[in-house]
Amino acid sequence: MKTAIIGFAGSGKTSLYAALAGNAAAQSDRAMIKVPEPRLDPLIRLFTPKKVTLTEIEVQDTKGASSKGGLGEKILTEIRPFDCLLAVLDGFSGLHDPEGQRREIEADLIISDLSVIEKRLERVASDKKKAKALVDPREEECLLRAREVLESDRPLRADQDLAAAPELKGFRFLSAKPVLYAWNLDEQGFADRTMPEDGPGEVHVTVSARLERDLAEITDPEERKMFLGDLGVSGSALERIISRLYDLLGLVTFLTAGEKEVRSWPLKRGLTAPEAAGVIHSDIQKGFIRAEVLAYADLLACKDFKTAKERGLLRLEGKEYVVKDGDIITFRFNV
Ligand SMILES: Nc1nc2c(ncn2[C@@H]2O[C@H](COP(=O)(O)OP(=O)(O)OP(=O)(O)O)[C@@H](O)[C@H]2O)c(=O)[nH]1
Ligand SMILES: [Mg+2]
Repeated sequence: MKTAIIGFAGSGKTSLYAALAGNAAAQSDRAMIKVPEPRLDPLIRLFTPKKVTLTEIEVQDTKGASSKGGLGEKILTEIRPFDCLLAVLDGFSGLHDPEGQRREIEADLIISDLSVIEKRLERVASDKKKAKALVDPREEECLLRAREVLESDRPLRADQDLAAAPELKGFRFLSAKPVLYAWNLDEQGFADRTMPEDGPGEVHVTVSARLERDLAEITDPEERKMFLGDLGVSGSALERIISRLYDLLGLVTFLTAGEKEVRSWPLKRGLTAPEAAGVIHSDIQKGFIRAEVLAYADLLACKDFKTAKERGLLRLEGKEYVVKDGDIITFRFNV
């Protein structure tokens, strides 16, 4: 699950990347970032584990494009394998219009996808002449529908069914990827900016990349409070950005707890208990018997596992069970 940070030159990509990646940012333009998980706290109190481990997602900083001529072929090719885009818009320098930058990025993604579709449709047409069997009619139908969406200036993500169609998966269409727009505003400009509404696969967040980078360097909690107080800001926007990204990637979190380790794990939304077991280890998936599941809200209500069990809230679930966000799971398995 990889996210690419994109945008025009000087929009604040590297500042935001440095804030997200912390120390790791100095070594490389690619880093694993920890997903904050406050729901681990009661589990940590209960188990006082030796180790606490957080789910991570991968982010990659990219080079900025000059605003003339759009993002450019090189970057558009580079980001094709990514699952999600984090687009940083310059709303702080006063040199650019962030809404204009957003429209340019959207246009670039759409045009790039259109050209892939045109090429493919030409190929399909010539295959059809040779032999009908060479062509999958469902693929052709999806391509035609996708072209219609793009030609009306909408990204493929606007049609979530089409964006997820198995016939189109292999093309890795750029405008089908979920995108988080980070409106990089100066610290004064937060209140009075109107932003586009969130849409399918599209989220808008305001941030000050510079403030976040400075804040990431302050570890002392008192000093942090003073720094934020002086600026009159309530807190960091990083957690919100990370959790919205996590959501856009289509991930939910399940938790495991014991004396050795308390841990959060990522899972594609809609997957089952054995598949969750497979995230931990393929042996646990292979030998899966049952999952002992406690919903996070039920743990909060009961305070501990014993009470939850007495109240019948610790459930035994089988192979078909679809894991929910916040499930605390103990797997029973044979090796
Ligand atoms: N005042 C202010 N300055 C910022 C903010 N974000 C970035 N800057 C400054 O803008 C300049 C460019 O920021 P970068 O984070 O390097 O931008 P970038 O998008 O990585 O730039 P390229 O990689 O060259 O495309 C730096 O001098 C930053 O300190 C912000 O929110 N407020
Ligand atoms: Mg940069």
